[in-house]
Amino acid sequence: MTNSGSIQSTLQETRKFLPASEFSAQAHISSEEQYQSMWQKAKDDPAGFWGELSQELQWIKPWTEVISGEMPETRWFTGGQINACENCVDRHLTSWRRNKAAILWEGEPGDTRVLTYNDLHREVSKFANVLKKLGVNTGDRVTLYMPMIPELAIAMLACARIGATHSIIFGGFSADAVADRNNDAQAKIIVTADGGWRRGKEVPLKSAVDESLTKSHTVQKVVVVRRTGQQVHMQTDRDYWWHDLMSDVDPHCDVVPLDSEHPLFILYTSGSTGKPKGVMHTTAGYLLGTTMTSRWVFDLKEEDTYWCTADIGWITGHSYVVYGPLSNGSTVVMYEGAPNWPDEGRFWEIIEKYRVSIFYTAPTAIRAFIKWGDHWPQSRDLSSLRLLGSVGEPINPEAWMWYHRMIGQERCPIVDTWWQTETGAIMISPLPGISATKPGSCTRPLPGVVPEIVSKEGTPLEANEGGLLVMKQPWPSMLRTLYGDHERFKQTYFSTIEGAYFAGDGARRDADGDIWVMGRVDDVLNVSGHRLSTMEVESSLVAHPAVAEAAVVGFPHEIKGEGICCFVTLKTADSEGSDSLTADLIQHVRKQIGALATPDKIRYTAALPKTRSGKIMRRLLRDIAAGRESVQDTTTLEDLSILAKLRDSDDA
Ligand code: 6R9
Repeated sequence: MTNSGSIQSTLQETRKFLPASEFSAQAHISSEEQYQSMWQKAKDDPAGFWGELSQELQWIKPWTEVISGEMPETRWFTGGQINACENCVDRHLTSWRRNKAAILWEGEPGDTRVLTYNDLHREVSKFANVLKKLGVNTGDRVTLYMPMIPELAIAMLACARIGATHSIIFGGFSADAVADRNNDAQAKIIVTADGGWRRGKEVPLKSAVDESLTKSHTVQKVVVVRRTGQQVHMQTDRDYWWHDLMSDVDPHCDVVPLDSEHPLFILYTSGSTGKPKGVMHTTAGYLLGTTMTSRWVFDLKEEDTYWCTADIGWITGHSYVVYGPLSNGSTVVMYEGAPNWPDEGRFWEIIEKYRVSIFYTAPTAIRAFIKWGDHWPQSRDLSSLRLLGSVGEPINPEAWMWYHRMIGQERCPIVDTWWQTETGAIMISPLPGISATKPGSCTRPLPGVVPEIVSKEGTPLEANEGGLLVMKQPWPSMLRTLYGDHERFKQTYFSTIEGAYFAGDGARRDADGDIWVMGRVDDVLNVSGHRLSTMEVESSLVAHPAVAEAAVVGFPHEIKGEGICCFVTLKTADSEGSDSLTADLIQHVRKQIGALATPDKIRYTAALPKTRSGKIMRRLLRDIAAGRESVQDTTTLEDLSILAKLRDSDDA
């Protein structure tokens, strides 16, 4: 850190975009005064604020206390009983909404299904009865390892209906990862499919489950959805077809009244070292957080068609494909496959076909769209869109501007939403009716969120000084523990800064009070005593016309302490850049940021190593840049061959 103990920011972005007055006029939060008074009330009187909002949910038994206990042991809405499934499904059946589309589903091969709320209610109730028949009780853990098909949402809601805690494992994980997570959660049942479709190929899921079961012995039964029709092995008295179980089961199933703090789900997220962390969320607080943020941030209205492209296997899919929008009674688009199948225009085709009005995706996808070319979105009618969202990583200003121009047609507000698996719901984000957005800034905290940017010692920093992003006040959708390891929970999130939550990101606040997240704090360079954010050097590289994506890491450097190594993928098909391009890129970064950020090495690669949710794995690149053998956990890496190629070319 520099003298003041801060991380230096080099990103100079001054563009500002105001929402159109027509948008503001109709928005849920439509004036600065409204936001200010909500935010202040939530800060000064959180119990009063959240207590009032809790009326947005349907309760079985009213709570007696809104907030009990200090962070990290805060409990919400104690004494109350509620059911998340009832809130997402049953409560919409009493009005015309019963025949409104809840899920507009499209499979990768082009098959489609529409489930109304009424359909969803029937399927969920039936599957809840199936689970009961298979011996699942309230409190048991159920693993879901499935493709993006309606049965995944049905199974989640069925678990919620009877109070079984779901643990969803993204379909791209290996048999070993499934076994580890099953063992950690002590799962009793696993629901899967024969396979799923991804880029025209069948992803085998059942065979991975078979392999995982040799290593995880708590699982007693397996339910298999027939999706691709591929050959699978079915073991008698252990494995059952979904359609067989559903063919003769009672379509009526009462919801189970559950305590506010009943565990709704566990979701495993990777730590930088050690075994994955089982982030645990409970019922009422999580549901209230996702319900309200869906409404505030996406400005969800009855007539919207809303599409979040995240896989349900990630927190974004849990909160913003399923719980948040369905609790609001929205129509949700759900797509099974890849964005570039059968061609690179698939997403824009889906938006045109369903007249999607709200579209929520990730920077990694946006950078791919830019690389694939403007003609794909340009050849489709995107006029139904009224709001765009981004999540998962800091969005490079260049990618933001492209999203704004090419997809939003300069009409749609962009909400750059900062949050985490651990936070359960969006924390910092523009409010589309009021916020002046800036490319790369997630702007301001939502009501109920009290962030601070502090030095390592915990002292609050001045405007524009980068430091640790922490939360000073508890919020309803925060994680309650790491499953089976409460000590690790306290250690990981509450021991860095006294009295505050810290989950690893660095950020700064600008003079307007807007927050700029600079990435994970371990993604910080220390070049000649200057702490620089790798993300900002990357944003500079991505702003060069030849560059599609960049990942920047430090490596030990005799003189500078740390040198800057840039891994770059190009927009053209060839992965190798010429010497003159290298010189040009170095000049470009020097000009944009300054001499202190001069890249020491530029390495071209056809692809960057990413987690399966699309985040660049800089820690692996750090080992490669330093010429070290990696000891990192690679279970979340999407494509191991990328790593091998980068290593092979190490001495190039
Ligand atoms: C929702 C989700 C959390 C980490 C988080 C941060 C990064 C997410 C961001 C963002 C900058 C945004 N992150 N959204 N960084 N701007 N809008 O992605 O959860 O998978 O747990 O990742 O992702 O580093 O700490 P999760």
